[in-house]
Order: sequence, then C-alpha cells, then structure tokens
Amino acid sequence: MNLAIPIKTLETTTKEEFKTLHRDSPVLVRDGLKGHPSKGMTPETISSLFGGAIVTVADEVDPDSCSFSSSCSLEKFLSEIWMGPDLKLGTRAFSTELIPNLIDILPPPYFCEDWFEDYFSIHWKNNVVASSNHLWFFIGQSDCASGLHQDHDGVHTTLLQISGTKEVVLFSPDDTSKICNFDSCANFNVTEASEGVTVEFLTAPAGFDSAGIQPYYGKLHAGEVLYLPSQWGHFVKALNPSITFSRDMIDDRNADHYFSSFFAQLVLNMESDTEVNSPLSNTSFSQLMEEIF
Ligand SMILES: O=C(O)CCC(=O)C(=O)O
Ligand SMILES: [Fe+2]
Repeated sequence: MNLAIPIKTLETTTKEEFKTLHRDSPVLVRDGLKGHPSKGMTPETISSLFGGAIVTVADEVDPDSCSFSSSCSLEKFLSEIWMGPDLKLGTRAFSTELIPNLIDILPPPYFCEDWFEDYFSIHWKNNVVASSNHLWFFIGQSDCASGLHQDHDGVHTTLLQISGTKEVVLFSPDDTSKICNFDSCANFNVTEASEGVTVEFLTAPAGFDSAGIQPYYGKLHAGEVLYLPSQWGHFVKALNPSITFSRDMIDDRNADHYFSSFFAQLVLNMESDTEVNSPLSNTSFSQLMEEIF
C-alpha cells in the first residue's frame, strides 16, 4: 500500500507566477476555467454546438477490455445515455473530422503558456493542433475511467472540468516508467480512508517493485483545471456523470521532444503511405514546409 500525496492546489494564479513557481509539477487550479470560452458549458450548449457529431460509445472502465459497443450522435449520447441507467459508459473524441470547431472553445487556460497558441499560424493550428489529438473531450457516466497512461509526443496537458467530479491518480515520469512496460501498466486499487488515500498495486509488469513509488491524488470539480507536465502518468475516473475537455500544449521544456516525435511519425507515415492516419492528411508536406520556412 502506497500512501498518496495530495496534488498541489492553488485557488488562483497568474501566467508569470505559474511559469516561475509551479509549472514543473502537476497543479490543480481552482479557478482554472476563469475567462475560458468553455466555462459554464452545459450538456445542452455542447449538444447545440456539436450534437450532430457521431461518437463511439464504449465501456471504458477496464481499458484492456474496452468493448466498443455502438455509435450514436453526441446529442443522443448526452440526452439519453449519459443520464440514463448507470452502465459505466463513456465516449471520448478529438477534434477535426468529428468536431471541427472544438478549437474555437479550447484555447489554453488563462495561466498557461503555449507555443501552439502563441506562435503557430492558422494553418498549423488547423492542421496540427486541431487534427493531431491535441483537443479532446471525455464524457462519461459514473465510474467511467481512463487507464493509467502518458500522453503522446511529450505534450503538457490540461484537463478542464466542465461538469461533474473526477478523481485522478498521478505518477512522476520516472515512477510511470517503472509501473508501465511497453504493453501495459500495473493495475491498482484506490482507497480513501481517514488517514489518507492509498494505492494498492494488484497486477504488475514482471520485476515491478512498488516500494518507493509515490502516487499523487486529487479530485477535480467543475470549473477547475488540472495541469499535467510532460510525461506524468495519469489515471482518471468519473465519480459521477462527468464532462472534461482537454487541451495539449508545448513550450521551451518539451518542444524538442514534441517536434522530434512529430517529424519521426510524419516520415514513417510518408514511407508507409498511410495518408489516412497522418496528422497532416489534409495538407501536403510541401505546403506545410512552406508554412514553416
Ligand atoms: O478525463 C479523462 O478520462 C482522461 C483525460 C486525459 O487523459 C487527458 O486529457 O490527457
Ligand atoms: Fe491523457
């Protein structure tokens, strides 16, 4: 059993203070949605903006046996399934084909520096930020969970809690590399007791030793934002019907990591000619190069 440390929590901050004092560890900012276009959104507003998108509904509680059951419109999911009988169902989707205008309501939270936002042209924003899995929504019933993982390409991310409450368990990049091997991560149980929250590892990769592994634990409420620096492992579970938006970011600390992964992937995609999966399938390589240089 490993006792969790509470995630650092701030009532409020500023861009300057956050960059100087806080950005290198996970932080929960209570007024994180202040001034954000998605603040106060309801299932009704989300339906009116994006309700026509066809989303996949899945049982996401156990990521290893995630059974994709059906597709339906986001409007139907929100009005009939999300509030319906509790089957631990959830949907997650990212921008572009599904929700082309998600980028309009998902700029970074007020306290975050982001080079995508500050330096990218419209072309890059539309073809890379909006189409390379950097803008997400996660909508799920109670108990719907995202298994422990690190985000792709070394991005920093923010979880913007629009509605409901989620619990999160975090591990440092070093600890995450011990808990997860290439195929899977250790399974664990989270228990809340008067002496604190404990994490008990159940199944684990061969040779895993839980001694010294330090979990971090927190609850994310509507209006709050959780900031996760690059490569922090995260497990997220809805404690009641919940809506989370998520926005990735880069800055001086992870831009090299991001661009080396991004271009390595691009070259692989060009070599194997799998244009459909390319993050730049809407644009040509030469067009992109013209934008950059
Ligand atoms: O809210 C969730 O279920 C997962 C969020 C997440 O993993 C992310 O935004 O990177
Ligand atoms: Fe994630």
